[in-house]
Amino acid sequence: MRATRRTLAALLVLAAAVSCTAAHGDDAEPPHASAVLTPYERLLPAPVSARASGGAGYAFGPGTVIRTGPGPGEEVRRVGELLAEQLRGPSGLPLPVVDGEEGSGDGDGIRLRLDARARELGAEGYRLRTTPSGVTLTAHAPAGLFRGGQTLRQLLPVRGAGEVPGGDVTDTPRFAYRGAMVDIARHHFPVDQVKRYVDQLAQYKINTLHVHLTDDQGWRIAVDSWPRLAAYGGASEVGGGPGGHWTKDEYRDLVAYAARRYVDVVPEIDMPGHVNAALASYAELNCDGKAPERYTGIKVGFSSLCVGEERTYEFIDDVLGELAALTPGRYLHIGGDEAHSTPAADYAAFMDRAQAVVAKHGKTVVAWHQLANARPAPGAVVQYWGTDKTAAAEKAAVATAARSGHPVILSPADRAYLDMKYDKATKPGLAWAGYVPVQRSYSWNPGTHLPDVPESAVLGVEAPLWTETIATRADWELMAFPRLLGIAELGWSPSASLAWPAYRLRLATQSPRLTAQGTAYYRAPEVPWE
Ligand code: TNX
Repeated sequence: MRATRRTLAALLVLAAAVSCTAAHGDDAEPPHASAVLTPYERLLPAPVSARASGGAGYAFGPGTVIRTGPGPGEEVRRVGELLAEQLRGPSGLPLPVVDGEEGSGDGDGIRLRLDARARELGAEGYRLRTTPSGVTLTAHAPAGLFRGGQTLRQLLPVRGAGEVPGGDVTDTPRFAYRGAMVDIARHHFPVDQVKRYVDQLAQYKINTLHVHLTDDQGWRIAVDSWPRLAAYGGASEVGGGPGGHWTKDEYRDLVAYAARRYVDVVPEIDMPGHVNAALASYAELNCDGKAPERYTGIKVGFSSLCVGEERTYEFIDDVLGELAALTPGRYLHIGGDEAHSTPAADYAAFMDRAQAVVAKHGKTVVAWHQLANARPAPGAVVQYWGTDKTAAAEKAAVATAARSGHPVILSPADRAYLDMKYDKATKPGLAWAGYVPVQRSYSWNPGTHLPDVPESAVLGVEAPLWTETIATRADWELMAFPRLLGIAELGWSPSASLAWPAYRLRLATQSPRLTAQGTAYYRAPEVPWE
């Protein structure tokens, strides 16, 4: 019975494969990277180890089921259901999700299992094994099953049924923090667009979404105790558009959507600078008691909270308290960059108090690396955004913080900033950190990037997308893709597998997938796209 079903499935797959070949037969396209690399070699980010067994693979087709368990079910079942959703879309297959114990027990299909003894796989690692009877994903924790599921997606044809080649993958991340940031303050974007980004991030194993919620040009999150922030301070953006903001329910919905993909949300309220939208909303936040106009330009460094005024600290306590209550993740980002209108001593005094407020609400501080020149609180994480040209003393302050135990997130602007133009022909974007072509954004080593910041002090990497010049989904995707994939690989893959000549081929094989997903990526000339 089972054999018959398997044969039938294999025949269907074969038929699909033959008709595919026929369709491509008279296509004059030269063979590209995918002709050179086996599916296991195409995986992006590159896994710790992956090899084709040389043996037969698994025919993924109409008979395939996703089996979760045996073992404590609920969460694994949810991972199985999401994977089924992700695979159903492009394949059109039914892919029922069944309990591992049901029916034929350890039968054909895609099996998701937790192994309590597989400690070496950590919080996000997984093993994947493909034989003719199926694909087995094993992990120590549900997040590992989800990450492994994203690997499986890449082993399958972009569309339709097909064969998962026989082989084995064992994989764990190099860095715990692999992030992407989006600035919804300079231009407002709806939650749906950010959810789409979460899906795009998660498929390359990025695990953190940092949302820059407030800036001079707009306040984008509802705060019950200070309602004018969103209602008035949110109703503007760069260029004079209407702006907008997220309700608390919309934010919660995004957090839950991301959590299901094992992506943590880190909200940022930038302070003490980058606050014109707040100052415009409440006169009492200004030292002179006068609210400025709302701002729709792209200058930075002109606004500051009133450091000497107690009301300022009631304000940040209310705002950070409400945000902490909405955010299950451990981090709150308090900005701290470019506070050019706040004298250094005031800046340090302000950051002391802001960090204490974050701690009071049970969260860990993340701040841009200017915090290193003040007094980072125990455990505070500093996010480096300098360039090769950043003064040695500024880098040294980050190294000093790292030496005293502050984890460092690396977002070097001349490599990881997704809003930098690729070259002079790029229409959107800025160029203050120089042009950042795809090769440059990939070609650096987070473990050795900053002098005297050892790999052990590096929490991970993050690719920020600032949106002064980015107002549409098309421009967003043009800037993020494909550079984001390179940052994802730098965060996940072992340093030994990071090399541009091999990476550019792996990247090239992603193009049919990006295209099928409707992602408007930049076809960088240094990549031999399919
Ligand atoms: C610097 S990076 C900023 C942002 C700008 C960005 C534009 C950082 C912490 N501050 O305010 O949007 O450059 O690239």
